[in-house]
Amino acid sequence: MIVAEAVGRALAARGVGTAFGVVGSGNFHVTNALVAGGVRFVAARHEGGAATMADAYARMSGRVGVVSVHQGPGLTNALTGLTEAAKSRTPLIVLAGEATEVQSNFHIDQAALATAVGAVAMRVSSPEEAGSRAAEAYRVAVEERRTVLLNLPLDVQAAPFEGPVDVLVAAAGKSAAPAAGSPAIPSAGPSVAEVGELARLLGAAERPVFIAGRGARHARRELEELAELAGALLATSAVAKGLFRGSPWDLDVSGGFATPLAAELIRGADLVVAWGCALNMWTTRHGTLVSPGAKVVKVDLDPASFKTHVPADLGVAGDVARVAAAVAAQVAPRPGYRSPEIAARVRGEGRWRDVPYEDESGGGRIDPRTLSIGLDDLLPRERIVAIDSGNFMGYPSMFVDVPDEGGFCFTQAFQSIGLGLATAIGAAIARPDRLPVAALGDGGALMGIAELETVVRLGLPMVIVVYDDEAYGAEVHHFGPHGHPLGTVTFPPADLAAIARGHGCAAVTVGAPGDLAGVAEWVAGPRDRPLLVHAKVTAEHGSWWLEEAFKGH
Ligand SMILES: Cc1ncc(C[n+]2csc(CCOP(=O)(O)OP(=O)(O)O)c2C)c(N)n1
Ligand SMILES: [Mg+2]
Repeated sequence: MIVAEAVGRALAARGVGTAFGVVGSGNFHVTNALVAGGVRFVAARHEGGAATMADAYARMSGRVGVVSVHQGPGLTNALTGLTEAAKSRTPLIVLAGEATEVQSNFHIDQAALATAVGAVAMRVSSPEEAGSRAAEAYRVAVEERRTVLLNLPLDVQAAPFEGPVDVLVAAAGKSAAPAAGSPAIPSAGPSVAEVGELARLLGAAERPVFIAGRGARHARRELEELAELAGALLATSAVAKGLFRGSPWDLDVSGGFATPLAAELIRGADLVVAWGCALNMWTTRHGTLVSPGAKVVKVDLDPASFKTHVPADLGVAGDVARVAAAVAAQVAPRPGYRSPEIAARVRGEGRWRDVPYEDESGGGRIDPRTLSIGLDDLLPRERIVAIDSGNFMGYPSMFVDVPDEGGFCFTQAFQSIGLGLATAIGAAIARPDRLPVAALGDGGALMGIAELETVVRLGLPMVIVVYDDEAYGAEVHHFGPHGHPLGTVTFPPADLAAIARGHGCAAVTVGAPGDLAGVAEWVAGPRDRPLLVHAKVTAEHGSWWLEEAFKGH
């Protein structure tokens, strides 16, 4: 056995489920060893796609993501996806060949590259380290929730591995990663004083609101129980969308995507408790959703988050589920913010589709709100929705509902366009029980289109919706009103339906609400190939969440 095989075998033995990548000579053996060890390997067509698939897979499966790339350009191609994963604290292991000879065409400083984008760099420097480095990469990825680059120098990879395989396997250990969104839980419980103080604040609050983020996706039951006692209303950040779905007190997403009702009620809170949520500018509309008079509490594994963004008056360090359970033991039931009037308002105006609007469809183009509502009605509820970036992104985020926190995959920490399709692929592989839906702009769709063949090849029953305004709409709406020339950000029409058919997809072009009948036909079955919905959308105005985005630059 050579070292590359030993590393692959060790990771397979550690319980890695699925790996994604593009195979070249420098990662050929390690990838085959993963496969020989029982790992499913998904071949992407671009390393950027592979990295994002692994990221989305990890987010939606709760297992560590693995990416396998060739040295040099294999890694540079993966970088945008890796940056997104690193910023999102996704547990991810990147296996990369490494040309350590500076004369090699493939040589770059791979460790520096990884560090520059927030990942952790490691290297198997000798055959003896094969097992221990693999185990360490796994531990740091899972327990510290980091993106870890494990460099495999070409000469070391090819060297014989002398140690017995069972020693390797034993060194690597054998256990699954924690559940989705649940980071490694420190063994010490939260501080008694902090728990008591949060219980006291909840006992005194008239209008408490909980905002749950990525760090709370595993804690629905505990948070709902505590909210019930304290009379709190429930909201989430975008990445945790769906967490409280079905609760009569669910305000859905807080921030740019919030309904007018959610924004009003969150602003009316006298106590905001952020659970595994940083309260960043997106979740709080630059802080304006938190009333200046409101007390703010943050519960988070990472105390560094207490002072960032909207700062906390009280920080409680610990796992969200544990803290919520401990606090619940000390809170007497009270109505708080919950009343029959509020319940009726949440029922009547709690969803975007309840908010009246004027349908602007016409002239061969469909209003993106009408499109999104139509899709929400037509597509099966057991779905998993992935969203790319751009002006369009709020429409599917706000109007296409999801069944729970496992129904929304939002790879937007780096705000890159072009990640949406690969996100949907990774999510689809994590949740084969759900209909994957990719919502893309025309710009993001064409940037990530290398993976369209992957969708077809894998036989994923995916619905890919392209909100086509023949432009980088975000830029058009930002600069257009000031009279700037827009030739650099506008494009002639492209027949995306024909492109999709060429790849082997079914496709329907939607220029009016009636054209959605084509989607209904596909849904009726047999759904034996993916469907691309090429929606020619109206684009008279920019979106309100876009204004928000540009304020953050
Ligand atoms: C990789 C990358 N390149 C450029 C940008 C800047 N950018 C943000 S939105 C956008 C336009 C996206 O166009 P499209 O996907 O068609 O969505 P639209 O805004 O038109 O709805 C661009 C170019 C970015 N965020 N990421
Ligand atoms: Mg566009």
